[in-house]
Amino acid sequence: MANRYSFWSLLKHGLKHHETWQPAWRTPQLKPRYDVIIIGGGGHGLATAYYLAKNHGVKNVAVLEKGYLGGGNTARNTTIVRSNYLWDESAHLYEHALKLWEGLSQELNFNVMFSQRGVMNLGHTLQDMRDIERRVNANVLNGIDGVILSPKEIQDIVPLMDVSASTRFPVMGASYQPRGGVARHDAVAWGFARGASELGVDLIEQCEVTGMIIEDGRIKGVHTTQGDVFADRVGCVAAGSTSTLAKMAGVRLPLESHPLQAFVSESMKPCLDTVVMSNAVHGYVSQSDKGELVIGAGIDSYLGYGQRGSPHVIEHTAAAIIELFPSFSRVRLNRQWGGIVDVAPDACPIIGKSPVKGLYFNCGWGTGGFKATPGSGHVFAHTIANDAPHPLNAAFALDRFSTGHLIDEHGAAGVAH
Ligand code: FAD
Ligand code: PYC
Repeated sequence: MANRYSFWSLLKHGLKHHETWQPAWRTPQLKPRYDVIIIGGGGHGLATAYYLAKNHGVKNVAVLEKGYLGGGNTARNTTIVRSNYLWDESAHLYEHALKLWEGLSQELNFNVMFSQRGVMNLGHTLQDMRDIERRVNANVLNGIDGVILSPKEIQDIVPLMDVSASTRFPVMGASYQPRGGVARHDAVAWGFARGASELGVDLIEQCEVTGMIIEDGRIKGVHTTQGDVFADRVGCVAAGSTSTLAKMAGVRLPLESHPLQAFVSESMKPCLDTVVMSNAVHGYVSQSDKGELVIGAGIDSYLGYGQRGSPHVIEHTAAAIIELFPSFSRVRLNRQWGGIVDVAPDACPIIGKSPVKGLYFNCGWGTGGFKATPGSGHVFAHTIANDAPHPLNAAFALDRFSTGHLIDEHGAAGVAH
């Protein structure tokens, strides 16, 4: 009965009574001046605006989004959340984000569907296993949950996986982070958008930033498709489009923009309740709440801004997943897409000041920024509000590329690049 009641109720409201629903956020006119402008209405930009208003009392803020909120990589990613990075700096940053994820639905009063179903990173060679042992040990020393699994233990958690010695790349073991998992990507953007809007932040969609207004080395505002708008502090949170925006400010960042693809299958009954990733065979898979297999690849190796990607990458990834899960060979694929990821040479983000006073960048998250969304917004808001980094993002400043203090996280990146 309960199901029938919710079906009719849903139908009734879907067909008719939704006219009275309140929009989740306001649609204000763009004002000529703000205290802070955030360029980019993805999860990170919206989280930054939310924490600026909530934690720092900076409420005269505009988020300028060239398309619709959360329509960039936030809408295109495969939502894996984990904090099992190798180096202390990144482990602390991602663990900060993971702790925020654990209370995010309550914080935003919006169900972001964070599901801690565990994330497994497979090893297929002796060197993979050495790297896994080193990373899990480092995680445990940092207070981050992690264990090393044998093939038998993997099989107990994921019975459908072929862990026999007869595969082309036999599974020798895995790292496993039980607190990792997945979340609902749209809900994260919508939850932060609603929270920021309620606190007074203006969310301006269909508003593309086309130029920067800079005087005497200091940011004064931006040109947009809706006119000029002024602010003494501007935060740029534009993922794959960051280099284009930096160029408008005369700044050259060490970033490359690559396509990253994913695809989903038809819906099926629950068969996989853990996230399985393999950097070595270039594929990862989870099952969504709708029952689709969500499958992703390594980056396409060429640079580009077309949000599509090349078919041979999908073919390679599908082959790897089918080898791990032979029974998936009969599953039909439903749709495929690509996003443009901003990759830094050490596979770590750049968060902090730029050579232009008052202009800050939060970028370089590459293939792995969704998991950082609340933590990224939290520390970036601190950086903008105080004109100084939060202790957790101090190591991620742009100057690491001149001082040489790189934080190489290629091994923990999760997908190959
Ligand atoms: P976005 O959501 O891209 O937001 C940036 C916004 O800036 C966009 O909405 C864009 O329209 C806007 N913008 C750009 N230029 C301008 C301009 N000139 N004016 C105004 N607005 C502008 N990460 C994980 O942690 N786990 C995963 O499983 C994962 N899977 C991925 C799978 C794929 C296929 C892809 C593509 C990425 C994946 N990522 C994953 C990476 C993750 O999606 C990103 O790191 C993260 O979403 C970046 O968030 P963002 O808010 O910075 O960027
Ligand atoms: O960073 O965990 C990750 C990830 C998974 C898929 C794409 N990125």
